[in-house]
Amino acid sequence: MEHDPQSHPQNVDPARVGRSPRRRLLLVAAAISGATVLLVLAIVGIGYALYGSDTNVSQRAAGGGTKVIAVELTDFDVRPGTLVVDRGTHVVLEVTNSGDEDHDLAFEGGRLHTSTLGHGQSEKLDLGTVTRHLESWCTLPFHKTLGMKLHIEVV
Ligand SMILES: [Cu+2]
Repeated sequence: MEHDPQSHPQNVDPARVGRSPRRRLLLVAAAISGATVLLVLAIVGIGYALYGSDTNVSQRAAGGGTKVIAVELTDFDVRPGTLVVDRGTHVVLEVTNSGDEDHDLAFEGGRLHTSTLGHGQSEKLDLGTVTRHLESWCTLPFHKTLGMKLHIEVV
């Protein structure tokens, strides 16, 4: 009696299954997608190892009057990450790029925005009298996601 492998799959020799070209193709595809996932995880891991996670150093601008605050842009962080300001203090940010990549600092609303700063360049941003919380970040692609954010808090 002839066995039709379609109607009797239990008769298929398991050793032959792996040699089927279609199965092999699927295995190769699975191996490639697995390797891709590992590669992406490795790149993210290396990114964290090289650049660290967002440190979010906090600084205080207290006492009113005018305060010039040094803000450092690095690859890829903003220091301080949080600036706590006494309500009514006039704040001027002295923004310096100490990273190797280009960076900038832009505030919500787009009114306050440094130029794109190369390594070692700096620019002042006059925030005026600070009366409310403000968010700012680097607008270069993915830099905000990597932690380049400065949050201004009013107390
Ligand atoms: Cu940046």
